Amino acid sequence: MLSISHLSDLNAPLLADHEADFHHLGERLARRGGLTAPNVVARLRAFQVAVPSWALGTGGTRFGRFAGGGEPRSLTEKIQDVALLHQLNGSSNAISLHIPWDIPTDAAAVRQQLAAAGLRIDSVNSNTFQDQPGQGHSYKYGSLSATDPAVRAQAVQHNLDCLGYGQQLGAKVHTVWLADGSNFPGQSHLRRAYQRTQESLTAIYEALPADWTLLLEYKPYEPNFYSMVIPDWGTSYALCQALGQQAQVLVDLGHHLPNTNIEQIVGRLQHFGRLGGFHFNGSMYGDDDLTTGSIKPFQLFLIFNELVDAGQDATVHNPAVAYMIDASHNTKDPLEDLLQSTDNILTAYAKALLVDRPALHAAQERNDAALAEDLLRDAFLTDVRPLVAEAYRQCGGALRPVAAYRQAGCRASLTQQRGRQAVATGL
Ligand SMILES: [Mn+2]
Repeated sequence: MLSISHLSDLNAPLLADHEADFHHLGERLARRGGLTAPNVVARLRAFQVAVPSWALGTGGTRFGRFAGGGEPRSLTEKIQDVALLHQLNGSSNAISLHIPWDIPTDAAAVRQQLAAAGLRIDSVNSNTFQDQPGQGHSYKYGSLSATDPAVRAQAVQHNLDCLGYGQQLGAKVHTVWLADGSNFPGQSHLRRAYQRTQESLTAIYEALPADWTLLLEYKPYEPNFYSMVIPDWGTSYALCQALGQQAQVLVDLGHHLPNTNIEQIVGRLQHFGRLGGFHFNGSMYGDDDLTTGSIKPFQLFLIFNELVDAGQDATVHNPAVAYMIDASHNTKDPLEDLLQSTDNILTAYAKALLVDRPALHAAQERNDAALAEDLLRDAFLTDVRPLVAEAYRQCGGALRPVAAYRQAGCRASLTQQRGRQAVATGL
């Protein structure tokens, strides 16, 4: 952890320039009308993005893994890393856990550590995409959709165990992502695989505490390359409809085929009141786990444009959305990548808040495509970095989180404490 005075020392040389830039942008926004700079900063401060425990170590690919040193070796150390991120940006106040990688051995101690750092548990995530040592049945041919009832029962029980661990820690969200599917035509009876999955999910849903949400994630391909049991938002939506109101669709940005109109999916799900969760990452080709917003910042802005628009529409009745970064870093320092991802997310959100929405709606009603697009471009091209930096500063964080992380020598001290060979639990 960094001391408050250390953070303030790191900000000191940047402060005069920041205040001039923030003031200048504030004047520009005041001239435009709409949200003022302090309004936007207040919204940014309230926006929190959870960090998954599996993004704190170096992930690697199926060909190899190049650990970076100082990786968190335990749940305690993972929470320490998220606490450091939250200290730097004030926007990372929650951690998501993967069971069984992060089974808490002392729940009371975990709760205490979280509370001391101003953090909370975001969600628990089940893992039936790999076999664990000593497991009775294999998930090689699927889990909740498996043809063997004993495999399905084991997978259901694992999800019930996740609910138990989550309850010990005060979580309210359980996320299910299924790797189930098939690799060859004819391998799986497509309709029956879906029916078995719905039965298994129903058994999990029936055990869900009344104040919990079950998030159901979809993915078009990988690890299975011919069929996935839950390949798209329509399948996830249909399952949620069958389960009940506490089941919600989770949109993972990397889980779409190239050029899918994700913002439209977001709009549709909000219309149905079924958008429950969001996994941020960036992709070039598929589930690439690149830094959020690094490849398609305009798409990220358009997604936030839908979220902001629905948030201001009294006819939309969508529950609060759980936001999380879902990435597995293998090139950058994972903590630097998480800071950059969060920065890109806040930047896209700030720009979406600046859209002149009454003018946009009027242009849409008149079918004025050029003006409508121009209104979006005007917001997207505004340099909102002073607003994001001011949100960090007001939270007691760093004006430039990555630079502060480097200047404070955070990775070097983590490596010194934990060792060069420390490897995070997970994939
Ligand atoms: Mn995901």
